[in-house]
Amino acid sequence: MKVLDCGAVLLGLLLAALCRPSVEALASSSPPDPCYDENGQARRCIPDFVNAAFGREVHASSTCGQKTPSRYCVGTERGGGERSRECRVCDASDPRRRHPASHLTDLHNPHNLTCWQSENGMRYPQNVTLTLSLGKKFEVTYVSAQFCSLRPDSMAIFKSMDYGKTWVPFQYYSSQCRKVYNKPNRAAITKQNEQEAVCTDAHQQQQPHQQQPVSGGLVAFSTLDGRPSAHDFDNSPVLQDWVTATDIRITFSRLHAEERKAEAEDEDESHFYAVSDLQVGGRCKCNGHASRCVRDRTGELVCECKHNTAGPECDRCKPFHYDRPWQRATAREANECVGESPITLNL
Ligand SMILES: [Ca+2]
Repeated sequence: MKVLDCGAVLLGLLLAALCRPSVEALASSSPPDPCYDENGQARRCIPDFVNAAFGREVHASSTCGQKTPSRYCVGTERGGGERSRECRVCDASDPRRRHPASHLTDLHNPHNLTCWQSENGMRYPQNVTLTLSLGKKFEVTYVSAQFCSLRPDSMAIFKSMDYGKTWVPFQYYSSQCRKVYNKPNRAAITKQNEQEAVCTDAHQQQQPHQQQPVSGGLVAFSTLDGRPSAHDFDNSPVLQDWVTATDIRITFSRLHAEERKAEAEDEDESHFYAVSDLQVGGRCKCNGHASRCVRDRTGELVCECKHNTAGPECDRCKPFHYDRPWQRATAREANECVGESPITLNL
């Protein structure tokens, strides 16, 4: 027995000697897991804030120059408020003249703007839509569109929570909310209607340094702005639901008033929408149980779930961890799923 003991001790020492460098190397190379504190206790963790639209495919209902090259004209402002028109050609087969939907989500470089552009002749009530799939559920903080053309008079932002099967409105913009969308202008948001889209004409207010409406305007919708429970988001299932989206759609309904003037003069070539950058700012939705999203074996984006949770959004407890109901993690309580066998191995 003594010999065996000695052998076991020697083996143990040998293993310890062999293992130590690799354990230390592991400890120094892997950053601490944000989902657990320094004592190994579970705590809420959330993925980084990202532009979820970046590099993703957008479907545009209309894109210029796809069937045949088409001429379009833009108003440019010269010194002293003088405006002139400049005409160009949109041609999908020419890399220097094309304006495909992929230009909406490429790297946004303000010094070299790449723009998506619709076909000419877009007249109300004819819509143009841009549809973007985020690939999974995100908690969306803002949706923004940077225009190459004038900002439209009327546009709406919609979201889907079921991968495009059903859509609900997120926000309406119009100088005539009642007429175009049958909504009051700038309706008050109360605790009773926090999950309702409102209509506003704020996007048509000129920025202070602009004398005339010029191209390049930004329209940005903040999902929680003005919603009473936003300061207590952790305890508001209504707003947690409100910001959740798998897909975003923007519908352009009516051109800017300046372009409509051109419409009256029957200048079809200036009736189009053009956007250089579409952004969806937010976080991969993991309910406080993952610090990042990764691609699974099929290439789908999924949460890297901790706290004994599972599912694409860490939205349920792992098998054998059902001792208390699943809950979203909050700043105060990680709400870890529990129920595993009490035997733990400390290797
Ligand atoms: Ca672009």
